[in-house]
Amino acid sequence: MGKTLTQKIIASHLLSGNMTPGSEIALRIDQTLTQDATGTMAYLEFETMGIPQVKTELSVAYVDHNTLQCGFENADDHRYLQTVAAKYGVRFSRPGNGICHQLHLERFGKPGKTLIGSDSHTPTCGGLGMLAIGAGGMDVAVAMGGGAYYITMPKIFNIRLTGKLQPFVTAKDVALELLRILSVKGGVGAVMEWGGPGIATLTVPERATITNMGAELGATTSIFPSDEVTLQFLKAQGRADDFMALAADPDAVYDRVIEIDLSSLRPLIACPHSPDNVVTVESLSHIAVDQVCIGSCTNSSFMDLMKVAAILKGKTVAPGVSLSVSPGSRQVLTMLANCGALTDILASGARLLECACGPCIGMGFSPNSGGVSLRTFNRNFHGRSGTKDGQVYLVSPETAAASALTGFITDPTTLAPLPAITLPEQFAIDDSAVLAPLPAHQAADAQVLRGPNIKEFPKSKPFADSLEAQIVLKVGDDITTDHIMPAGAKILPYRSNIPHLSKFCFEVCDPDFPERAKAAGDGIILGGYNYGQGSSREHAALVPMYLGIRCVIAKSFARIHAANLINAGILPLTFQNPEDYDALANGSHLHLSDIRQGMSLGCVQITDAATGNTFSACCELSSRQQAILLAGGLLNYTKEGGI
Ligand code: MIC
Ligand code: SF4
Repeated sequence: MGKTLTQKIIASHLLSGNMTPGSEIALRIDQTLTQDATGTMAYLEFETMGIPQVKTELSVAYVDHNTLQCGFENADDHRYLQTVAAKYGVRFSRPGNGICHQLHLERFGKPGKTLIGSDSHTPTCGGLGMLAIGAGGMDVAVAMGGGAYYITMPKIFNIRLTGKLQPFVTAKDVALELLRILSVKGGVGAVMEWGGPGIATLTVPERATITNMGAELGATTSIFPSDEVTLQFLKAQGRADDFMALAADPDAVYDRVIEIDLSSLRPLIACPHSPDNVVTVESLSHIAVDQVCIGSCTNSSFMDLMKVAAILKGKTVAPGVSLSVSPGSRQVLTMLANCGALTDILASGARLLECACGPCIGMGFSPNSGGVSLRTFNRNFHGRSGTKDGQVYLVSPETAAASALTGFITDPTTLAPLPAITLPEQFAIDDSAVLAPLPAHQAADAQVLRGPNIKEFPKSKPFADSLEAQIVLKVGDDITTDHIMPAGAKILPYRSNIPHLSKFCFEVCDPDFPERAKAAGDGIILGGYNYGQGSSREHAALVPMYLGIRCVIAKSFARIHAANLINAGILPLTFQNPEDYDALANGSHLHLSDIRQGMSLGCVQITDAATGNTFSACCELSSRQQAILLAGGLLNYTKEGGI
């Protein structure tokens, strides 16, 4: 039987396990990436492992999230990251150089290699045939130390493209169409492998927009074959030597095949507050717009912004609209400046922001009260923009630019045709903002500089055989990590200060949660379906752990968050009978008995102390995961010699 592309890369990196969907497998990791908001914690964890130099082929530390320096905290973190990277053999991309995923695609990603990154949009590099997966910081730290990365062997879906996109219909619309079909839970436990004759019409940056947004499906990752199009991109980046052709076998068998005819797609838009809330742009053309933001790791490539510049050229942004443009990298910005497109963007009245995540993570540019904000980003979760009642819609750069000019949501297919914009033959290459690490002989004595905001790592408790704990929060379906541990300009500077961060845990849902959880001692959270969707931030597990949470019982979990809970020593349990959720109330005490045996049998018995009712909750845990939980988390487990 032929193999899928994903199976080929997994087979060539398999350290242990069996490649049957649902089984735990261990992968050898070639490359890692971190960004600053998750990276400080990942390197603090790496340092506790006592390994002198990273053991990967390549590890890069990017700074792109926390670039505002409203106090010493972010500046100190940047300095910590720069010095820790230099000491341990990690390349350091300086603040302002660009967004980690855009930069990794441009300069480092390689077909056929494995990459894990402490950011959920790491699958962006799947656009050039790499198996690129988002992970918690602790998993990245272990991989930097040469350890395996453990995942559940995914199912493989084939997304088969035919036809060709019509003018002004874009890769973003393809990503939104798949979200419309599958929803934000539809990719959990699966890899989206893109194929079919239509893929030859998509450039690598367009493919990367699609694999980037696969994160919103909850997919393990997304991947395109590596072909002539990939070679053309790598050549233009001066990296033809990194090319290797890779494709699925013609008789590969998939768990599911989804056909999308590119020719039939229309411009699409995701409405507040979920990326799968998708309708046609045309159907919302009566809505007035207050703000338009163009950028983020989804849509900030050179070609994206060239199209934006062509739409804006010679025109002026509508008086009621505030337009921001953040190029994905210094390479993109330089090329826009060199060809004059930047002048067209600025002349339209756009505000130019730094090459960084910026508004995407609420790092400035929050919309006005109740404001309608059209963004070329990948997430529009409630409150993420920094304005609680902001109405954030997700669109393509073409729709964003067209709407900025009219002041209303505007279908870009109504615009006059644009001149052809194609991939440049040569990108502007300047790697001077990526600092090489110290040579090994100097590294041993190099000092790592830490600021006072870097606090001690919280200590988790090993599991005893039974647990008495109080339900301290009951939430519904699709709770995101932005609900659990919000980000934004005010909170992000405290990513290496768990005690301070804990004050904001679940702020959007229930501001009293931190105090209540602390007072309760051992606590339990109840969740609905897809608990913990969204980002890879392990803070969404470490902070609840710090507040005493021992167990989350939900109807289902998002992949990275479930892994982060286990790594933090929190037991993720799934209701065997989802109706049991309804009978449980905030404040009740639950008794979990025979936990050790329950973990190994895959089912824990729980009694509600108030009613005496008993129910079962499932946990599909590998023996390694059981050992991690019993040790009280991955760090304890690793210190005790676990691998
Ligand atoms: C996001 O887009 O939510 C983030 C911010 O990039 C996160 C990482 C983080 O919380 O630091 C992600 O996607 O993993
Ligand atoms: Fe940055 Fe936004 Fe991309 Fe996350 S999704 S890495 S915040 S640009």
